[in-house]
Amino acid sequence: MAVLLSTKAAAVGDWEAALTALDPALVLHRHPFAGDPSEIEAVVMWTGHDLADLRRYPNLRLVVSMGAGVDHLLKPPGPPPGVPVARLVDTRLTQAMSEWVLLNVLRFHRQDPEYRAQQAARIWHELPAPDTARRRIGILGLGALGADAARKLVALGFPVSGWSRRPKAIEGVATYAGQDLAIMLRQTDILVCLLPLTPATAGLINKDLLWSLPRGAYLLNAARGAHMSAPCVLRALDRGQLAGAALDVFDPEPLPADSPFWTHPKVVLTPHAASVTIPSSVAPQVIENLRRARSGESLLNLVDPATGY
Ligand code: NDP
Ligand code: OXD
Repeated sequence: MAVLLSTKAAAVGDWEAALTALDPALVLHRHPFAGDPSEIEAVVMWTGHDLADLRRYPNLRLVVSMGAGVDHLLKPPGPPPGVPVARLVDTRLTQAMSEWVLLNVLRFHRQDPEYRAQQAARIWHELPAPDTARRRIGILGLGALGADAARKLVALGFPVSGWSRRPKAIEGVATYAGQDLAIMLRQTDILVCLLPLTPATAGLINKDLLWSLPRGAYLLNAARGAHMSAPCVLRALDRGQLAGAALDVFDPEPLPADSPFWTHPKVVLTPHAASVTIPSSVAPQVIENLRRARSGESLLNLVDPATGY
């Protein structure tokens, strides 16, 4: 039996090395696979894989996302019925995302765009000192990534609140669930989106949400581009409702060359690089899930198709 790897050509070698370092007997194939489809028992995949292809493998018992997100795997037609999907939860993935969040919270909190503009114009002028204790951070999504970012922001002294689907308790964080989002938004100076993309969260960052924030708030989105309405974000930036945005994700990706986000003076962007999976770090959970799938045990980081994450 074999595992099919499906990702960018530049990354597939690292996946092969990481998995065979742990299990030298593991048989790996690269997508597209021209051999006997009945050989494939698991597919470990990233975006760009035609989901109809998964139906070619009669002995498929596991599909693993190469990232934390699984929206690429659950969109129609989805995985074959009855085949479980696992995602990645990994300390290095989480750490890297928190770094991206802290970088951009501090960028806006410490008035870095304003100071860079002053430097370019050779202006020696001290702006009003930022007050960490008064800069309220609101995090959409308190899962593996959101909860870690929240804890690190609390450690820096920011007032932090967060929103999840179900009620949650995180020390030092004011938590909101479900319909209470509006309360959190009114008290958020920097909004950070770390939600999974699901039917319930797609398009959440729209006109209503953006104009519920205090005027001059900032937006950080490292979740998925389809969480936000690009025209609404651009309008909020142009009208001063948003003072700035740090964006790592877009819909579509790559961001088209004529997108206004590229040159918007209030936008800093990165090319979906906030947190990139390190195959050697996640290989143990993939190997363990393969073992569990073979023995019929419950999987690590199993995705619930009903909620979409
Ligand atoms: P988790 O599944 O661990 O956490 C998801 C969080 O979102 C949970 O707190 C969940 O609530 C909450 N949530 C889900 N649906 C809703 C809803 N309808 N209303 C309110 N809250 C909701 O995911 P991760 O933290 O691991 O990852 C989050 C996302 O980050 C990924 O899905 C991916 O899209 C993105 N990502 C981006 C990367 C990048 O480089 N840009 C890298 C890695 C991930 P509850 O706790 O109640 O379940
Ligand atoms: C992920 C991502 O979901 O890289 O892990 O976006």
